[in-house]
Amino acid sequence: MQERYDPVAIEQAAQSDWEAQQAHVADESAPGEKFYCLSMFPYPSGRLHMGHVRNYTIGDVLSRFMRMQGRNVLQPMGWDAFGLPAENAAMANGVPPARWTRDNIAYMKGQLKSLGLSIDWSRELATCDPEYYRWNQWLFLRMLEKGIAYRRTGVVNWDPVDQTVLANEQVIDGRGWRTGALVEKREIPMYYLRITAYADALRDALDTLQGWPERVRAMQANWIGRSEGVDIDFPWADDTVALLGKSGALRVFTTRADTLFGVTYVAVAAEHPLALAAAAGNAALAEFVDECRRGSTMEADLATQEKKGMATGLHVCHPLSGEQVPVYVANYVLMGYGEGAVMAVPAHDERDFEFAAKYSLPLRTVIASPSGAYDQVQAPWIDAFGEHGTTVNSGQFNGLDSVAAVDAIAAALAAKGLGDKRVQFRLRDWGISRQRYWGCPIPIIHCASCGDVPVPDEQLPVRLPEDLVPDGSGNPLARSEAFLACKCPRCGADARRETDTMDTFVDSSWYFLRFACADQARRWSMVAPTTGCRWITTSVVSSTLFCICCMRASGRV
Ligand code: ANZ
Ligand code: ZN
Repeated sequence: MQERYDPVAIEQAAQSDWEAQQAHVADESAPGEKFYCLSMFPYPSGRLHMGHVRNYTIGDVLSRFMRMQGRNVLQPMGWDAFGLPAENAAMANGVPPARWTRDNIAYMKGQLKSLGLSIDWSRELATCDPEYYRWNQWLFLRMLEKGIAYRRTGVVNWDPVDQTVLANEQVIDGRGWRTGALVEKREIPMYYLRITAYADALRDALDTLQGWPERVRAMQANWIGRSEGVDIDFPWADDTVALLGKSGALRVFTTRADTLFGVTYVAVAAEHPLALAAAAGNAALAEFVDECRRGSTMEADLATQEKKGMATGLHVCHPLSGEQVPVYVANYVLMGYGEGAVMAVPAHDERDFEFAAKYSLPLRTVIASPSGAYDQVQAPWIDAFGEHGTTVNSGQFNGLDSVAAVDAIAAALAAKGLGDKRVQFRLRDWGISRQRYWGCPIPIIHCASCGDVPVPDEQLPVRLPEDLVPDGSGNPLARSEAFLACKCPRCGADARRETDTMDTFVDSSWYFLRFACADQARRWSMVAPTTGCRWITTSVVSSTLFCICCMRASGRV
């Protein structure tokens, strides 16, 4: 026995032996129950860190254990290789992101190999390779055909000096990280994936998850955020009708219709049409609306920032009492949620309470708290009472518990045509457009006469030029004539390529399928499960259907 462990000698010998025998290359037709050990693939940041080592060691221990148990194991590895850090590094060093990325991959692969992990390197992939992202584009076009991918305007952070869109992390204290200019919110056309169409399915699927901590499931459920509530119309009062030259109503979404008689004001988002109409004739309000629009686009920031608002001078009518209610613009109302407007009930909603206290707006208790502690009508107020209870000060609806009161009030509103129950999800459609260079090009061509034309499948992949060096002043694709110039697939006229690239989460949302079906020249296929598993892929070698979560064969193509 050797006295000393000499890692260089021993490990290199073992590793070259494994390599010679292809010991870790998964053979789909080999005997043994299949086991797919999938670790999240790394971002090629430059060097492995201890987090990588820990993570991939755990996967490797599991893989080796399973092999010893006689399982046929697939343990693949790849690179989540697009994204902003490569552009930032390129700017700092003047190197194209492609070179920086591939150098990092080579280095980190060497590090992973020296760890002796039992990885099947024959299935290695990098999301920045055209062979890989071709299928991103193909998937996008299929979703476009089905109406799952679509184009509409969305709000972005705009740096007015660099004339460029900034990622949220590039906005520091409301200013562009490079120019220091005050960042504006701008509406530009972007591509979205209609994930909200799957909100119910996603939520239901949480119940089928096994072995996940309750905390994680709760976080997912909150993210999807299913709220049952009522859309309530507050008809415009005479002043609003006069300003807009027509009649109409302000629609709000509320989960607490039982508090309707506690409304003392309504509040709209700065981008709401009513705010814009009122601001047109009110310089101070216009200034405030601008200030709100300059602020962060991040919901977390909106939730924690100091509540601010301003009266519009306009009024709406309470849908049941007919009372006039003032309309405020408030920075805590999000344009992107519900109707972009709230009925404010300071006695029972924390945010409204804070706002009303600040602007000395009245408070009206309509839910009695069990202790009576919150039921005072006069200042000093202690806090909002946000729990459920029994209705008071609510006319004919008095004495109901909150749940019954929601139903009764919703029914009364529906009878007047001023309210409808509905479900609202917090989940938003996924904006996948990035005004960035180092990502997968969105396969669309803009033609002056045909409009937005999908790139035909035969022309895929739309290749990203790899020689551009971003300098921070916008997307270099938009200045690359070689990339931009193309022919319209429909009419043959000169046309321009879309310069937006895809969010890198598109790349990393399907790589697990590619590993299990690693021939990048062909698409994988998914069929209805026969094994009770969710995902099936075809093996190129044997045309067998495999469940990619357990690698169990489940029939033939
Ligand atoms: C009146 C009310 C009284 C409310 C009360 C709550 C408590 P979830 O559960 O997240 O769906 N809201 C609606 N649209 C909003 C928007 N665009 N921006 C900010 N807040 C908005 O929250 C629903 C509640 O959030 C709604 O119910 C509304 O306030 C507010 F005692 O209406 B509520
Ligand atoms: Zn055309």
